[in-house]
Formats: sequence, C-alpha cells, structure tokens
Amino acid sequence: RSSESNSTNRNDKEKGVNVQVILRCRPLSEDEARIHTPVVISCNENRREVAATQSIAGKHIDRHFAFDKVFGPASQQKDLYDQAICPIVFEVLEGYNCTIFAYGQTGTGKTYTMEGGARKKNGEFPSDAGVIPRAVKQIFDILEAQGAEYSMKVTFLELYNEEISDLLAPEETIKFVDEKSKKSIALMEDGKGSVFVRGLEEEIVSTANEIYKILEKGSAKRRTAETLLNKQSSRSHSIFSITIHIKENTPEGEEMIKCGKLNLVDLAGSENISRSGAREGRAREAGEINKSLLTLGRVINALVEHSGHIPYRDSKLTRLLRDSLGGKTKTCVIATISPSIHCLEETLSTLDYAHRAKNIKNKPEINQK
Ligand code: ADP
Ligand code: ZZD
Repeated sequence: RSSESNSTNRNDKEKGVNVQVILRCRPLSEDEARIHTPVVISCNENRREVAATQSIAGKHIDRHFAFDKVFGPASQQKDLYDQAICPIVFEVLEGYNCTIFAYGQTGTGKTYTMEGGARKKNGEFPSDAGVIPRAVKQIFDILEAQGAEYSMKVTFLELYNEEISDLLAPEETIKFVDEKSKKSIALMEDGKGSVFVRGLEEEIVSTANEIYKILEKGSAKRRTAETLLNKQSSRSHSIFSITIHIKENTPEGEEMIKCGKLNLVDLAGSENISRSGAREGRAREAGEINKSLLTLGRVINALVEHSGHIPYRDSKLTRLLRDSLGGKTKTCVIATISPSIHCLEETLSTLDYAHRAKNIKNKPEINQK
C-alpha cells in the first residue's frame, strides 16, 4: 500500500489531479409535486451522467453532462457522504488539505447537503445530517479507533459583501471586520503566497460534541446578524475549517507530525452570475453582483484556459481559497440543481460551470514535519 500511495503521490505532484465534481439533483418539493411541476432533469448515477431535456413550441433542449459522481433526487445524505466525502476525510487524516465547495442556485440544496437537518434534542445523530456533521463524526471516530495523539482547531467565518465576519467571535461583537477598522480581522499575506485571516477566533476542540456546540453558536450568530443587519443569507458564503495535527511514530521510532485541513464551503446562490454575463447588467443595477462569486468564476476560467493572469486577488473568497484553486489542496465541488422546468436556465448555467471546474488541476502535497 505504501509503494502504491508513493507512486500516486508522484503522479499527483507532476501532472496534477483534477478538481472532483459531484452533481446532486434535489427532488421536487411537496408543493412542486402537488402542482405537477414538469421535471426536465434525469440522472443516471451508474453512468455518472445528467441530462437536461425540454421540448416546447419547436424549441428543443437536450444536453448531457458527465461528472465524477452523480446523485439523483432519491439519493440520501448517507449515500453522498459514504461514496464521495468519506474518502476525502481519509485524505485529510493522511495530511492533505482538502476543500469541499457547494455551488448552485438558491433553493437547490447547498445548505441541506453541507449542514442537513437540525440536531436532535435527544442527542441522536440525525439521519438527514449533512456533510459537515458527518465529517466531524468520522474524523473523531477514526482518530479514536487509531488511538492517535492529536490536536484539533476549528474556525467558522462568513463572507458577505466582501466583509468577513467571525462566526466564533465572542458574544455581541458581530464585528465587522474589514481592513480599515483597527481591531478588525484582516486578510494577511504570509510572505509565501498564502493568505490567513488575522484576528480570526480559533477554537481548540477535543470532542465531536464540542464542534457541534460551536456550529450551533456560529449558526445562531449568523442568523442574528442576518436579521439585525438585513442580510440576505443566499448572498453570503460560509467557510468552516477543521485543522488536525496528528502525532505519529515512524517504524524507525522517530516522531512525525502530520497536519491536515478540511475546508467546508457553502457558497452564495449562483443566480445572477450567469456564465455569459448577459444578466449582469440587471443584477448589477439591483446591487446583486457578488464580487467573490464572480471572481471565483473568473479564476476558474483563467485556470482552465491557462491564461497567464489568474485574478485571485480580486476578491476575498478567492484570496482565502487560493490554494484550493490550482494549488496544493485537493478540491471537490458539489454542484446542486433543481429538477424543475422553472429552473432550467439556471440549471444549465450551473451544469456548464461545474463541468468547466472539472478541468482545474491541483498539485496536492502532504503536510509533514
Ligand atoms: P440552498 O442552500 O441551495 O438555498 P436549501 O439547502 O435551503 O437550498 O434547500 C432548499 C429546500 O430543499 C430545503 O427545504 C431543503 O430541505 C430541500 N432539499 C434540498 N435538497 C434536498 C434533497 N437532496 N433531498 C430532500 N430535500 C432537499
Ligand atoms: N441546517 C441546520 C443546521 C439549520 O439551519 O438549523 S444543522 C451543521 C453544520 C453547520 C452548522 C449547523 C449544523 C447543524 C446544527 C443544527 C442545530 C444546531 C447546531 C448545528 C448540525 C446538524 C447535525 C449535527 C450537527 C450539527
């Protein structure tokens, strides 16, 4: 196994590995089903294909897309986790940095996929729990089973209108943090091309329950800020990160520290960021242009077209997640869509976007000391 993973590592380093793109289509809601909303999406999970088809008034749409994995409307949270996310968590515990993005139109299931159903009062793990709580659970289960010596810290931030707020900052201070104000959180460059958030609260954790409590605190804070400041949650990005240091002894008896980081990113709704930019005018007038999301698209384009200049520096999101886009992090995008005819235009835009992201290559490296 070790020689196999060594040769894989060599390949990863030289040729790079593609961003993995997963497509998930939600079911029709009860209301949509009741009024017999036409379905225009069909998913073939075995062939890993999605088709968008519509035929009205002599206008035919019939487009097919292939992805690394496809999850249809009947897919369960556990299926997606076990098949697509579980292997990524193993890689984090081997010392890789990994990022999982959820991308899609508002209402297609980004939050359902990343967070899932609410925590149960009786402490039971909800069957509709999403990627974040499942990843947390798996990380602790594995570390406990290995009897590993480890330390862990988490951060949770929100990006809204190019302002970072710290969802873990102590009570009341829904600090607005931008480079101008003094005690603010600021994006800083570390001199090696990496960016970090100065002043961001890092919580040291040692149990899954502690993380769940932190998530609860962070979510509550997000909701309060939303109400107080009249934010539209569909326009904010959230990034929850877990960093794990694991102490290991080599067969030679030397001590070694492996460090892995998992970034879980729930992006703002992709509506208004159409590929052609055609609707940019109208959206811009409405003040709805999301600079970070727009820049993310431009970075992806620049990376896949191998244009010399990659505009990472044009937004906070792309500065923060630079390493996930053409860098040393392993990246996975979960694109979410609706099956409804009413969403077809946005769905096609999401499918195009996600399909393009498949061509990004990263060069993952293990962090080892
Ligand atoms: P978004 O975060 O993209 O705006 P949500 O996660 O809020 O979307 O999902 C919108 C609605 O659809 C929610 O009521 C959610 O519970 C439901 N939903 C989304 N995806 C699924 C799914 N795969 N299975 C069942 N219900 C889903
Ligand atoms: N989507 C749910 C939160 C909501 O909007 O209420 S589910 C998981 C990841 C990130 C943030 C919150 C959660 C969530 C949760 C629910 C209730 C209180 C705190 C956190 C969750 C769900 C299952 C297990 C752990 C955490």
